[in-house]
Amino acid sequence: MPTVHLLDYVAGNVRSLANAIEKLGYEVELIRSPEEVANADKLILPGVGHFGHCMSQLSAAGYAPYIQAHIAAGKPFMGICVGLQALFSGSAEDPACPGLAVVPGSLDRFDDAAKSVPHIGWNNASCPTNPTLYDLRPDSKYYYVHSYKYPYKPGELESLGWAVATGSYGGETFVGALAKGNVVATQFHPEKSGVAGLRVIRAFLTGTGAAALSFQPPTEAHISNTSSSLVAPEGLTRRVIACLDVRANDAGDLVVTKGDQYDVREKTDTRGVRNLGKPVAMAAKYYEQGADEIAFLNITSFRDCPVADLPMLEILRQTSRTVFVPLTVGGGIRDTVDADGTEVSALEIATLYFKSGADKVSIGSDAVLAAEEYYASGGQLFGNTAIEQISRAYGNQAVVVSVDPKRVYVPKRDATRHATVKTSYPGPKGEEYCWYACTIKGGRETRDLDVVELTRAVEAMGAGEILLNCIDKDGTNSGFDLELIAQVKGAVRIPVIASSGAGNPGHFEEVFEKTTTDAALGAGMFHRGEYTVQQVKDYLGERGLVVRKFEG
Ligand code: 1PR
Repeated sequence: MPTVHLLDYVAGNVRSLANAIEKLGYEVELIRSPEEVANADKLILPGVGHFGHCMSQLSAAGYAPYIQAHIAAGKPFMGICVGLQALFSGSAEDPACPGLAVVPGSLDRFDDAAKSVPHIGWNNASCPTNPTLYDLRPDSKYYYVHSYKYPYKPGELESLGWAVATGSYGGETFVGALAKGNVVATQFHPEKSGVAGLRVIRAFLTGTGAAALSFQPPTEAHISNTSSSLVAPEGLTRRVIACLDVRANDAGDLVVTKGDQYDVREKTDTRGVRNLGKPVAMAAKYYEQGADEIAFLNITSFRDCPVADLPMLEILRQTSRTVFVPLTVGGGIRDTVDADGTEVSALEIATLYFKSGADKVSIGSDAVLAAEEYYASGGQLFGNTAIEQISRAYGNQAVVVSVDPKRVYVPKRDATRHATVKTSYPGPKGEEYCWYACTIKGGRETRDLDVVELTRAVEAMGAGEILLNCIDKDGTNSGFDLELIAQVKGAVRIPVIASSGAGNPGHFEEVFEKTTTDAALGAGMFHRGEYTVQQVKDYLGERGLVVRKFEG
């Protein structure tokens, strides 16, 4: 089996990338010291998180000159995400930290005045001068997650011999991929971009991407690929996420379950845990239906010791071998004490999940408790919360905060200190206002903290995204809670995933049209087989919303 070398220089998820490479028939060898770079023929530099953190890790370990020598020797090199950013001279994310300076120029941050940052989701990587660059296709979408980007200036990098593919987000055009000679780099994650991404990795591994760089005249295939009907509409797609609540049933097997307002037991006398299928098989099914992401929530984590929760790790390992879209795992990410009395930090638990193939971890109860402490200390951060520690090590984009709010009705806006909304759905006594109280332990305990307070606090701590459930709506099939989503969207700049209540494709259209949500998640309607993910996306597409088409 041919070998490709992966630089494992910083905390990060190289498992997904290794899985993608192995799927393409190559063997992965991890490089763990600078001298080993010289052994590499094909070298991949992955990278997630903070530019300065990645660059200082590379420099401190002495990698930088070896990578520069590898590139200068004309050997195949691929940079991914921060691995692309590292090729530039520097970044506004850490101006004191120099890049590898293979490409001149410095990265800057997306403007978050009118859009969510980080830029998370599926977007284009189009190269008008070379539409088949590294098998990138104009009708495909690729998975990005980043806050910093190299702004595209027409002709600038091209005049230096680079072929450049771009994407656009909220009026800003950025470099999505670039290639020259033996070097290719992508701002998106090809290993998380389904079949479209695997094609790019294959073009690197086989050398066909580099060989075709000098190629100019368009082929028949190229002409048909770029015919207008096949060019994906520009910009970020509407993200549709499938969520699997996982727990052990009464026989001890891990099953996908689904509750009504968080009650996952049958309404019959047996009160058994609803069993809707097997997690790995269901994740694979949703991937094939075109889900843009898959989330697994271990919903009994408040009871179990997650360190011993090997089946959840095994679910991730197996899923990540065949599912090439982002995987989120939640449940039990907090400092804990293992069965034998060993203290295990939330960061260590998250690391176990990342090493097993997770791309993001989702934190629920612990985030609420951390937010309470944050306000109790007058809004100070000490760097010791799970959110801060994990986002420092793996990047903000790797930390999702899952919120489990419940409506609390009040008669007047000022009847509570909490941020209220005037609701179109009055309470049992005709109350016209409500606020959303955060809960912990899967809704079992309600706290005196509202969703605005929680989401602002976790954004300050470094969370990259909010998974916004709603206990009142969960499992009701009555549509998303648009009032809740609008309130949270108005409170934070980070992306928000709307969750709870989806019952048909129209509910997805409604939440995308009537709020500025960044993504929408469904569970029960998919698990019960009432609709497929593809039906939802087709429905959105027919109504002019940009969605990613599944490529088999
Ligand atoms: O608190 O960090 O250990 O994390 C526990 C995680 O488990 C949290 O993310 C919490 O939301 C989740 N959880 C705990 N108990 C339940 C339960 O259902 N009894 N599930 C639970 C939360 C909500 C969504 C659901 C949507 C969409 N599930 O994931 O998928 O509501 O459902 P629908 O489309 O069918 O309406 P920690």
